[in-house]
Amino acid sequence: MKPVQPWPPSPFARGQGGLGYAVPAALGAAVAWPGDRVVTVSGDGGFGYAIGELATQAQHGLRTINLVLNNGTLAWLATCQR
Ligand SMILES: Cc1ncc(C[n+]2csc(CCOP(=O)(O)OP(=O)(O)O)c2C)c(N)n1
Ligand SMILES: [Mg+2]
Repeated sequence: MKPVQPWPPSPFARGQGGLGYAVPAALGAAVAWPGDRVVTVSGDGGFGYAIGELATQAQHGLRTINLVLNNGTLAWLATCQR
């Protein structure tokens, strides 16, 4: 059996971390700490998992900064399939 290794090496456990957490969690943080700056960092795939939350965000006028690392693919899956 071939062990799955991320390439390039990554400090993040993407095989175990649930995608789609950051954006809704940030909305919770924005409600809990109004006036604080809330920043998320997601891959393009991960961001897409929770994109519907942006409607909730707009509805409630919550402010966050969402940084999306866009490589145009689900790269982790491609790595696993090699
Ligand atoms: C809810 C959920 N579904 C599926 C996965 C499996 N999974 C791990 S990484 C990944 C792709 C992530 O793509 P992206 O956010 O674009 O990051 P990249 O690998 O391209 O850096 C998927 C689907 C997961 N971790 N969580
Ligand atoms: Mg990606």
